[in-house]
Amino acid sequence: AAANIGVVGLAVMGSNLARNLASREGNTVAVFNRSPERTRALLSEHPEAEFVGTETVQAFADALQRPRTAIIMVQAGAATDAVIDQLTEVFEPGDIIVDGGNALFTDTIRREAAVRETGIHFVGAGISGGEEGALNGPSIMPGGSAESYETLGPILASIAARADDGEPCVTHIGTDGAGHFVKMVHNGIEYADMQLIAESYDLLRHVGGYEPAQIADIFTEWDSGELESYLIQITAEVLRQVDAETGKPLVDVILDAAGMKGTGTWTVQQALALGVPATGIAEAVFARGVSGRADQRAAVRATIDARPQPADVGDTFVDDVRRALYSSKVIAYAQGFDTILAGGAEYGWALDPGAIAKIWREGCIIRARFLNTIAEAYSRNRRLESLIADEFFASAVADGAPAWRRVVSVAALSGVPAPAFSSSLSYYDSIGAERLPAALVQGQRDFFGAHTYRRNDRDGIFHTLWSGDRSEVRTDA
Ligand code: NBP
Repeated sequence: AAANIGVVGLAVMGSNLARNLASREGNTVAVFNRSPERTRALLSEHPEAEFVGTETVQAFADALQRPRTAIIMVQAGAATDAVIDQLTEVFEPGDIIVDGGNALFTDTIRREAAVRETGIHFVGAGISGGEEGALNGPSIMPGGSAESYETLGPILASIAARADDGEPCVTHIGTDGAGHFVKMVHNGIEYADMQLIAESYDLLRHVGGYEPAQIADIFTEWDSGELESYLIQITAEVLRQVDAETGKPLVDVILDAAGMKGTGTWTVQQALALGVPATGIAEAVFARGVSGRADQRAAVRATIDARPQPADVGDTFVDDVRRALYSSKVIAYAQGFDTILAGGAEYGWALDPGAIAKIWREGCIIRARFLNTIAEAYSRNRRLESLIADEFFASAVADGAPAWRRVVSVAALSGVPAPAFSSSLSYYDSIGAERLPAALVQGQRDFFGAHTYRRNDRDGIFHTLWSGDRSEVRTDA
């Protein structure tokens, strides 16, 4: 046995991850793919790499030193189950199977329990950063036993992205599905972040009157401040791109229907199930949904005669949008971390929000300067009730609020949709309100369904006899 690590599944992600592993000092990588053509192609295209090519699962197992460690990078779902079944046939107790695909975390919980029966360790590792990240350093979110992480941790640390302070972007997230859960919420936050940037563009364009290339310059400038992030950088690149065929900005010829593969929807489903108001992420998923409903959009558009004129805005508009973007982004991350911590409580994972923020600083799609600030907030107080209860973020959002309110008003007056901006502002106003109209909702519920209510001036559970003499009775006495 010559290899210290193996990769199963050699499509774009697996072959890049295998190349990344092989490029690290001391690693020899056993590689296996269902169709042997892919394995042969990888070996012939990269003769320099320390690979051991194998064409059967048994040969793959034989090529690995013990405890065997193999990373699966195949299509999520049935393909992953098929490969796990094959590996558990030939692996032995103490060996480690890592699923690096985009599995639903509940599948990971189920698989971990089943594989554990055999004495083999199963690790569900969320890997972010796309194909470029897989090759040059992704952010890795592994969930599994602490024991398996002793072997696996150093290998993952060797291929992970590195933050500016040199720390690798990987940490043991928790047991079984914890890694895939956190990766799922990462993707949900990514949806929100992208939607907020898209709304900023739309407002700068249709209210501010800027052209895509000018907006690209605005984003590039923002990238030198607190908004510095990969998503802001790629947005500027996309906006600068000119279509070769028509000479128009590329953004003007791309069909305005956003696709999705499901992780945003999963995040919102989980947030709903856990009772977490992840409104920014939900709006982002719904916004993609609206964009894709071509027939409905056409039918409704046909009924609208005149759209509002863009509202008059002053010189501060660009800066107002920047502040609205930052404040809304803080809300999206606050809600994302709320979802993560609620998931931890529900599924029994002791999650460390500061450590999670740190491993997102590089390698993944939401990498940003901002994540340092989040990590600092959680290091000041690990048990923060909300990210926006942290002193730094509380004052950052409060400082940005006047601009944020102007932008949301201008969007509404101009008829430019800004669902994520406006719902995150509503969330901020709700979560920080002295009193909410939920009191009235409780009254309504008691009226039609005798659902009872509590009072804010004394203990007990009460009901008003709405269809009787309307006196109040205490129901718990
Ligand atoms: P794909 O998701 O396109 O899957 C292709 C691979 O799955 C091939 O190796 C294929 O083998 C194998 N496979 C299939 Br399909 N069915 C199989 C089966 N029944 N038994 C064994 N192998 C089977 O590859 P990818 O885009 O490289 O992504 C790999 C994983 O990484 C996925 O879970 C994906 O969600 C995740 N991911 C992707 C990205 C990204 O940016 N693309 C980012 C992060 C995570 P074959 O060659 O024999 O058909």
